Amino acid sequence: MSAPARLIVFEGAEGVGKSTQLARLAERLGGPDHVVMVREPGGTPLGNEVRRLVLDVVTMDVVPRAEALLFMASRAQLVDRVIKPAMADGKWVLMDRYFLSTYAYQVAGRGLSEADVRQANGFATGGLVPGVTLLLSLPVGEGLDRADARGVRDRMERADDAFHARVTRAFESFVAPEWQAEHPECGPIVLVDASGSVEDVQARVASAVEGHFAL
Ligand code: T5A
Repeated sequence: MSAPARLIVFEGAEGVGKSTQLARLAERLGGPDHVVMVREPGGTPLGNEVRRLVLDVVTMDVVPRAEALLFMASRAQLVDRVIKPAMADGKWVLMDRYFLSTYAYQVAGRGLSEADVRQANGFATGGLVPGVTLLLSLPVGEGLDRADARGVRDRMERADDAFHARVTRAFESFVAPEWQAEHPECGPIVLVDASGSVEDVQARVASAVEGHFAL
């Protein structure tokens, strides 16, 4: 069997600690000479423009299909211009969100058809499957409370509580073995308890990564 792709994705609801843990894992894997860190949306000039439109412009009317396609446009650019070249160079790629977020926010949150989103997403990713996805999990609303303590809400964070509850529950459902078997495009998804101190979570992340890669 071939080794898993050195592409590690951090996923989860708002403010669960993805960026904090991604930065710590990057150090553990050898720092900038060995690791490329990217976030979605963003990571390219086009992606940064998409990020501004879908997150920073809080009053803009964006219909769910347009929203999904904007996230996927940023993704297609990131895959081709940054992720694939970095992997071809033998680097680790650590991603702060990938398409599981579209499945949670635009399918479960906004109510788009899973079949339509999956098909469009396959076009956006060109079939690039993560080596592992670490799904950081906190009870509904706790991550948003952490993010709120840091600053004003962006356009997505301003969605109502029911939306955020649907997103959190959707992420949790993705861990079920049956769901994963039906969605091979996602690669393995591992639940990581994101409660406790940054160091507690870091230890859980390290053990999940060691379960998938020979470090
Ligand atoms: N989106 C994205 C979609 O709708 N569809 C898609 O397809 C994609 C790709 C992205 C938004 O776009 C949506 C989802 C999002 O709404 P973003 O700004 O990138 O927006 O939002 P997040 O990914 O949620 O980033 P955040 O920075 O808000 O959350 P993180 O990265 O999970 O959390 P982090 O590490 O920044 O920590 C948040 C706060 O908690 C503290 C940190 O210091 C920080 O202040 N913290 C802890 N506090 C206590 N204990 C711990 N263990 C802590 N760990 C971190």
